[in-house]
Amino acid sequence: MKAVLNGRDAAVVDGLQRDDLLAVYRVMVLSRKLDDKEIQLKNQSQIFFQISGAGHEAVLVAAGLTLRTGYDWFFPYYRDRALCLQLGVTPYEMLLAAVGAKDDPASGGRQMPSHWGHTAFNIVSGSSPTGTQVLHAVGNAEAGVIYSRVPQIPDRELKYHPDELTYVSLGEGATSEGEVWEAFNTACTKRLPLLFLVEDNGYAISVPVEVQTPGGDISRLLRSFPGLHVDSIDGTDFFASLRAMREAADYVRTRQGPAFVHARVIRPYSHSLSDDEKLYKPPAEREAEARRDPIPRFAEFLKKDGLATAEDLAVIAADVEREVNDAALKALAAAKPSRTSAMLWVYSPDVDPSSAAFDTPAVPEGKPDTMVAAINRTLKDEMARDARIVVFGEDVADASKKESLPLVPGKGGVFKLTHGLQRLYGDDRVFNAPLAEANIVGRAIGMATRKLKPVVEIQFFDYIWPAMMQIRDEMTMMRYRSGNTWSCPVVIRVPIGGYLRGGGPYHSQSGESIFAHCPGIRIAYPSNAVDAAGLLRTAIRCDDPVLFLEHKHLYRQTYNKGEYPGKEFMIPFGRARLRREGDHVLVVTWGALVQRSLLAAQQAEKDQISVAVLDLRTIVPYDWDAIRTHLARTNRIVIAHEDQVTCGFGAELAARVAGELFEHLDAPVRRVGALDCPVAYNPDLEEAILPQSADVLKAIRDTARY
Ligand SMILES: Cc1ncc(C[n+]2csc(CCOP(=O)(O)OP(=O)(O)O)c2C)c(N)n1
Repeated sequence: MKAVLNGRDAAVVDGLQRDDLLAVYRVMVLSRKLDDKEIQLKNQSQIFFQISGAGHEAVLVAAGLTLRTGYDWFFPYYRDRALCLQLGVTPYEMLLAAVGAKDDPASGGRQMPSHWGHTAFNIVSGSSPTGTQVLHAVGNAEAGVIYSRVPQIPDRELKYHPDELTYVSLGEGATSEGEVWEAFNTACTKRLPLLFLVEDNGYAISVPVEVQTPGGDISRLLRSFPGLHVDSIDGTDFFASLRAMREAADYVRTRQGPAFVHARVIRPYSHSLSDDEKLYKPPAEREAEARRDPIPRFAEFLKKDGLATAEDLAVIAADVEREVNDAALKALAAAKPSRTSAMLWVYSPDVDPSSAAFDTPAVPEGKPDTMVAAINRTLKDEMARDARIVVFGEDVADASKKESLPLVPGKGGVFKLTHGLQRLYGDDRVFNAPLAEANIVGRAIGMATRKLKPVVEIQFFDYIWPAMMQIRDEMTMMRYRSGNTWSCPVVIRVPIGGYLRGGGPYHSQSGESIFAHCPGIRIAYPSNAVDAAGLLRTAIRCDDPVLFLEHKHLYRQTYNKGEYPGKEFMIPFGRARLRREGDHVLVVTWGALVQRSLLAAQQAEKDQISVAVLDLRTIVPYDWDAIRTHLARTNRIVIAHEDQVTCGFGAELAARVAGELFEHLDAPVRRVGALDCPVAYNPDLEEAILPQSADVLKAIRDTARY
């Protein structure tokens, strides 16, 4: 870089005046001094965690100068302190996060510091799993494109800018995560307005880049991605960084495709305060890194080119020091969250899906039809009502190839639940996803942070596991960890369960209890067509993430058909339905076990055992009042579900019944569920493994006779 100088006070370097350049220097120093202050506070046990942005400042200030705060969208990495300062987050706000203050705008004391989030600047709440944020950024960028293309969305012009971009950053180590490659795939296949920045400091904690990346150079690998602008720079050089960021941003803003900047930086403060890099980095390597420190380098430039004297820089440093100390004193005195607020923001404080607002009457129409028809119709009606709803997943579209669509009947899902949606609502709202489950959920989260309403499908419950990190660590925690400033009320529809006679271990799984163990998500599990319609509508209109479990075996049964209950019919969550009255034994059940329990109850009647059958319909929340009320009459209870007995959701219910309703019990709580083994392919084995009516009947008799 050769500076073009017009004299000391009117210097212009790459379009920046002297004052601008001094401001750049100030932000870099401010970022470093904030790290230093936090380290001091951590050593004094006044804060509880510290991770620094030291060594990354030059490229981050360059990014901050290039991008538009409150206009573009940001998914910053935990090293991005200098970027966030440049975007407008104040030192005081950063230190509020460090002390875990009530008014920390990133999280209200829920999330570690340096996990940025700020609604005023479009900085979406960050988590700790490395790499998950990249898929959110993809969904976020997609949301802008969807707003630009779906005219039916009210006020959509307020929700995007035609030349906006979404920024996401990560470390070179995190590029090893599969989800990051899933993100590159979609960014390039959809040519999304995304700017990726990899801050490569050579190490992921103690693991060097050569172990992470073949050839040790991530940008080299990415050069083969079609449409991706790729640049590789020294991220400790402010001017090289500025030019690279400007070029990349320009490429994205002019809608040529996504861009990727690979910035080599340094990490002088070890990974975090819990790490000591002297354990694995030899002194010579550390010294070589120190010579590339961006702050002394930039100071040298300012002095050499006559833009500032050593005294000018000392004045800036002293001023920064004062600002940081003042901010720290104020932050240390800030109010902490009260202990009684611990449970706030697990769920939406504004919309309660178990409330009367979701209790609307059915207006039945047409002939009784299957659960498939009820769900398909509900999706169609909800999509007509709310243009923000987007549906995607594997095979959910009718036909991805536009030219094929008029020539074919359409696929619409492997179980046909989404059939006809693409034809009705177009391929901006209904589209196929790549075969990558984390991609589906991660993108949905990103879209939901921009107030679209994704209703996505995971093709089989058995394949939900690649998305587990996105569900457990992201979707369920977004609201909580951001102190209610960000949320992602996605609906995930998932075909679940067995009784397929040949489904085998990988098309028959249950496992709702695993998700019931993740605070922040609602779980619905209808047993019939009418409930499916009412619960799905509640799922879509509520403000929390919902796992909507659709039993494959129940999709097309005749016994659970129903008339379509109308466009406004909703069932509140947490409201069980008594499917059969009875005085002697209460069977609490859901899903495919409802019908099996009803059959068992009919049989038990022949033995003069009167059995009540309660269909829970939702697992989170579940209807404790109904269980208590009916048990008070029968004094005997059987809990029947399809999932394995060990750690099935029945274990939770049984423990609570034993703990809170002991005085009502005249017999031990009994559970019926699958054997503790996978569901085998051979139909005889499957029958032996999954609970049958006869198993429920036996439990009823044993309980009644106890
Ligand atoms: C999914 C996941 N695995 C492991 C960790 C623990 N961890 C935190 S940071 C880190 C290294 C990240 O390295 P890199 O992406 O290169 O970024 P850097 O910290 O070097 O800037 C690891 C392993 C994590 N946070 N998330």
